[in-house]
Amino acid sequence: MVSVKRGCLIVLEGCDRSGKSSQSRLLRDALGTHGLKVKHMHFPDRSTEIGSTINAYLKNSKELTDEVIHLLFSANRWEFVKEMEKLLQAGTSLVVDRYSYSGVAYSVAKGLDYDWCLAPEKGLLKPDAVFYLKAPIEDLVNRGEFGGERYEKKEFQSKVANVFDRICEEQKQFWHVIDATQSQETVLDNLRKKTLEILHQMKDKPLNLL
Ligand code: 2DT
Ligand code: MG
Repeated sequence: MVSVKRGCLIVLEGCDRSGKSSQSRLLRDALGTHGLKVKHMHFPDRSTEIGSTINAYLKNSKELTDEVIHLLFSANRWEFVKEMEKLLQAGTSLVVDRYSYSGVAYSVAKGLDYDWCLAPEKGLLKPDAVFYLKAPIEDLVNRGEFGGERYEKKEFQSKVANVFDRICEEQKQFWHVIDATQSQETVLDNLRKKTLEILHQMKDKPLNLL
């Protein structure tokens, strides 16, 4: 019997405007041209009931306490865990725009406890690699106005960046810093090369949990 090798869980993290959305789509397309099965995902996934509550919160049309919205973001990931596992086991790699680390970074930036924030993520699928798209906040601001959603403010983004830096330091085994000030082409090239290496390294390793 031909054994189907599992896919890899690849996550892109970083502040708003760091290029995650464009790069995660470009990376999906680039891996596709190598003949790999790959699916793009984004959290929060606003298509579910929980996602629509999150959307209302982000658009400032609904107020929730910091703890409640934190747990909803996490629940939104739990909604997809079975589907993600099934795809990975069937050999499809996932390129995911934001994951548990955005969950922790944005809530800790508001003042919530780090360990408390991490707790509901335990048991979710562990990424094989996290690409941290990093650029000075000044650069991100210069890319144009932040939008009108909650959190899209310079001072807040600096706090988020500090938490991402802390997580990156603690989880260096599978975090990779990508200099997001480089051209779109160069960033994509870095991501593509590193992802192909990781796919090769991980193909015989089991999936892990956070
Ligand atoms: P997008 O602009 O990428 O749609 O994100 N966020 C995201 C959290 O606070 N916690 C989470 O768990 C996740 C996934 C980051 C919308 C905002 O939601 C924040 C920005
Ligand atoms: Mg946004």
